[in-house]
Amino acid sequence: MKNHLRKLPVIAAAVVGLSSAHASDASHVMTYDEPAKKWELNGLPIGNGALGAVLMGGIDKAEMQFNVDSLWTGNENPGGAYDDKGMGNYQNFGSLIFTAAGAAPTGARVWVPMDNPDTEHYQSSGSSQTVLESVDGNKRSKWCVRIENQEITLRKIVWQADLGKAGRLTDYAFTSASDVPERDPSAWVLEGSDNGSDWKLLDARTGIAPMEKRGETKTYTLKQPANHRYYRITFTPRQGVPVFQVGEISLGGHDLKPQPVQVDAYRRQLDISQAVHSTTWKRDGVTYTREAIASHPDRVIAWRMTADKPGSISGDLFFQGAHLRSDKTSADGTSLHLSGSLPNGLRYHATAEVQHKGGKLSSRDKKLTVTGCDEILILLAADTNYVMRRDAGWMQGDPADKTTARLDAARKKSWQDLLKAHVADHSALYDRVSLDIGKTDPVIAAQTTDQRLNNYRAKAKELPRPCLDPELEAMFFNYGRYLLIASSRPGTLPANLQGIWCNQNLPMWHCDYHTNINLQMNYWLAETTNMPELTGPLFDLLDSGKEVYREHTAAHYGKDTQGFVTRMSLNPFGGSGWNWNIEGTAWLSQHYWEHYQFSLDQKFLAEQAWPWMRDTSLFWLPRLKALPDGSLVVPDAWSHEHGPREDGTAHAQQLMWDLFTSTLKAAEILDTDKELQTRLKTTLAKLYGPKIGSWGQLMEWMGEKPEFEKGGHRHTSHLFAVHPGNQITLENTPKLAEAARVSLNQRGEGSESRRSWSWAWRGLLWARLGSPDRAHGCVAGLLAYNTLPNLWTTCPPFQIDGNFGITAAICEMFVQSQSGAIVLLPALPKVYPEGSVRGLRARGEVIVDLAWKDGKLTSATLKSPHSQQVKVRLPGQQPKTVRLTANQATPVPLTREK
Ligand code: FUC
Repeated sequence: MKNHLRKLPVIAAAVVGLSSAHASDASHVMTYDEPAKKWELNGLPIGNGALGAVLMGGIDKAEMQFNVDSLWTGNENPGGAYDDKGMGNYQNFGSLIFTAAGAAPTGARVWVPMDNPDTEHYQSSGSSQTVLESVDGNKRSKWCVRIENQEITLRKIVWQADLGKAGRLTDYAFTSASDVPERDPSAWVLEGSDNGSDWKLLDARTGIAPMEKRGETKTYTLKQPANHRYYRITFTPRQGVPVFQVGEISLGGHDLKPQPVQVDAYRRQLDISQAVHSTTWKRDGVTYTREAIASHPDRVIAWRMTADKPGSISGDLFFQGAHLRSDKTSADGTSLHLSGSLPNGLRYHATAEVQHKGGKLSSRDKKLTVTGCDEILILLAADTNYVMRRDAGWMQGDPADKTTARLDAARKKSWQDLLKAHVADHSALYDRVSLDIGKTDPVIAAQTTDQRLNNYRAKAKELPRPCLDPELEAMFFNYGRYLLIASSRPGTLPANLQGIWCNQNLPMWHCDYHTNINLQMNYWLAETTNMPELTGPLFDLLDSGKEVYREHTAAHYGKDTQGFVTRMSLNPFGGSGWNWNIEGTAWLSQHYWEHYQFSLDQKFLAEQAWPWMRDTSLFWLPRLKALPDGSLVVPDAWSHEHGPREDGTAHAQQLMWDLFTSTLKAAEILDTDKELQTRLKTTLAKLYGPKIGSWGQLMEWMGEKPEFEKGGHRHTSHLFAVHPGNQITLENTPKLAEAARVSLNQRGEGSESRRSWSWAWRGLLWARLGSPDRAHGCVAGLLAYNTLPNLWTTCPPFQIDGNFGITAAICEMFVQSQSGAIVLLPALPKVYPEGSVRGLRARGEVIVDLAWKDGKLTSATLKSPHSQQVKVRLPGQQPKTVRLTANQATPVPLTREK
């Protein structure tokens, strides 16, 4: 069964005459043997940069939740108000749902009805606190809902159950959850219905006090027994309490646990090498297959449903929008439409159209119905009228014009043509790199991905962390690349805190562009895994916001302020939220400079990088404060989210060094602004530099603060100089590197408050500090502690920076180039004794291929589009010079130079 199913993408490939470039599926194909239960845990993402979807792989109900990168509330927040007004939130667009005709009854089911305006902004507090936890029979798990966010207070919370058939009810009960008692239910109505739309009041309670004990059950008896198929409880949250929670909800003796649909040979998979999602199963002798792609070349999602017996596909297709107050849905002939506008004026439009082979297609009641079809192909196009241009007011035109044009073009192509173009486009990026870090035991490799993760997790919590499943680690590496290809393409918005995938309208941290580690981490892998064009959206967004940032900066820091800075959270309209994170612009400057360093693209340096770097430097130069000894410090600085704000934190000082050093180099290369060059040089000479403290640590603040320094805080802001900076390197500043090691060691492995990105940053730091096994420990720790069954990483909730960051960390084990030379195998973990990597990218536009055996380099080849001389350092050797001829692969001699 497995073999047949694991060949699914190859079947797809064979249809179009493609062959898989990959020897093994175990690091390229994620497989599961049941439909997704929860979006965040089990849903599988596809995306074309702007349009993304999460597929649940359901059998009788197949849901494709989708997003468009620009569907945001919020605005420029004119005046730059300190509160979060205008920051807005990234939005869920909605779902495209296919329900199969004649679906077998599935027993009881419990859900939050999203077709109810009261639940429009419904948000469970985390992946393990959803409505399903209210019926799992476990008092310790809970259903937890966020009531208040910056913009919205939920008025009601609705819980709904379908018993599958009418069921008698005489009483119902709630069990209190752990945590704050005030979050317990305080007022609600219970209703019953026979058809799911006409409701009858059965019970109502108000002013109920919190339960005395946690885990306590209180039963409420109905005045008269009821007998309905559907029951619904609408809670009114307690005033002033921002969270609602309940441990268990029971309806008399009814078993409310969801029952799986019974089919044979069910398989759900995401082939990340081809970016094809597929599900298949067998029922009554018929094999059904559904495949989905989010095509970048055609700007549509294509979803094909087939069966091996003609006439087997029947059912309804409809949209369920996520903005019930503004959504307009309709169906005509072969298409469904969903459109509306957000309070900021942003308009959105989605069209799904169906092509069918055999059978019939009809439309009625905002639904399309297919009957007895052999095959259907659904094309989904969705967009907004957002434009990344302030002069256009951030919005222009009608989004339906864009979706219509895309569908007009895509409609002319067959599924095979769409698939072929899509796979070619995806693999042109994905196949640039390949990684082999060892073979997994074939018995383990044949298991489903969630099973492999479980096995791995059981062992990876032991120190030193082993590598039970090297191909799972390789898949984790590949997944970071897959996710960036799917969420950041030239012309789109950058990858946000969840890439582009978000099923809520009040997501955590707005699902924004967070500038104190997260946005930066999203892009570290792009340069080293040789996908530099995917950084375009980052620079485009930052450049588009500059004039707004300038106005906000002037309003806050005075009208004569030069340059600009921003707050912590950015939105797509130049607006921002939370506190001022003024060092963030210096950090982002580094991305412009690094993009140049990797690409040597002079046009980019002159036109995009230089203006940003210059203006950021112009803000900072006059702001520095002179200490009595003449040294210069950043006043009122922070070590992110850790300790007090005060002068001269290591993080801020290191950022200034980075900014001024790179701006000076850029000015010299461009031969521009001599006066600024002089100011930068003078300032650099006086800049307060890194210091070593009493226990050998790299000082995080100017004075020691053992109460903060000795904890395992998640941020490692004071180690910026090691990664992503290069002020501290093993080669050039060994004593400071040792101090950084002491500090990092003190911070602990993934920190107590484990965050996806903490593991990744620590992994990068250990790799830079030449401690490969500690670096690997972070890969394994992230998989063990902060990775969901769909391999998304959590902060929690799901936050994508860990996925991107860990890919970057793995790159740094094999190739580094931050200190002038290309260093090969600088941090090869013992658990990868034999392997190879192809296609990593070093600064200077050098592509590196390596192989090793018994932990020793066995071959190294460099290639560059320019003829150049590079310095290369092999393990245990002094750097040597290698001459590269443009576009010619040049082997690096492995022997020591005499
Ligand atoms: C930073 C982190 C948090 C979270 C948020 C999005 O503020 O400290 O842990 O990742 O960004």
